Amino acid sequence: MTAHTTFATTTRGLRRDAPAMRLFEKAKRFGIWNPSEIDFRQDREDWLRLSPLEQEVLLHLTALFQAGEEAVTGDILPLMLVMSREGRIEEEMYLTTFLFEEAKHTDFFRRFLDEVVGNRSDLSRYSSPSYRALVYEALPAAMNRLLDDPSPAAQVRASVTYNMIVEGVLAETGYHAYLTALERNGLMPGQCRGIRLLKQDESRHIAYGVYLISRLIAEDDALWDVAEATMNELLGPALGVVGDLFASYPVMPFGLEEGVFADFAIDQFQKRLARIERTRGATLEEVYRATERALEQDAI
Ligand code: MN3
Ligand code: FE
Repeated sequence: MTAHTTFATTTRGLRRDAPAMRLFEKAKRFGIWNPSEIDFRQDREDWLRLSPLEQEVLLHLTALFQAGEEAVTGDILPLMLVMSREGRIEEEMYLTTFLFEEAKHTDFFRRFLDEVVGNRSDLSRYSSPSYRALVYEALPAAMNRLLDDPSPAAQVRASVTYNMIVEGVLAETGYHAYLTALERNGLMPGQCRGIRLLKQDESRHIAYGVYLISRLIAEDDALWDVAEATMNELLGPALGVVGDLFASYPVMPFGLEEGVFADFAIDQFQKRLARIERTRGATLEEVYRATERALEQDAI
């Protein structure tokens, strides 16, 4: 690291209209909920009344969420370092909230496991081959590569893997289905409340990813091929995680249906891919405005 020669905030100031600053503002308002304050008393009572199969499926899903949240908490740092080294103070500031939120998600699920489930067993038995390929291998590989190779192509690969696949397909689909299942059955109000807050945080994370990938492609259109290739390579394993889960249980409780998971995942994925594709050939200002419209539309 060389010496500082200048500071953004004492020369050009902060770009408050930049997408990262808009997201930072939203994170300061909506991302400050405290997992320690979620009331799990009713959730514990509900848990004790579940059948063994219902408990098993809920524990399975929670184990996937728990490991996933720890993975994204641990693996975001190389991207923050890249933004810091590029002097993108707005993006680095936003990413501090991103990391804080992932840490809170990790905290949140561990509280649920400790206080509602009361389970201290090794939950890595729930990590299926597709899950391992994605969360144990592809995610840290794409993120840690940035330490040696901070090129735009490596950044696109990292963000597609992290924001579009792990967050956008796996986490978002998982939370959507899990929340629907609990709400439909009138179960676990504390867990439902936490998941709704956590989903809101995730929407900002994914919006940042869409912005970052769009910005990089606006600067070099050849990166579209990198984005598309990474998505196509990892969508299979991501859907495989859903397939592995459903294959573990001949009868799924809570009215969970594989088709609903898979359709939601593919739908979200295609919506974002289309959003990124629409900004091909755009100027940076146009990418900013497109991000702003998306933030309004998604109400996050
Ligand atoms: Mn998270
Ligand atoms: Fe996230």
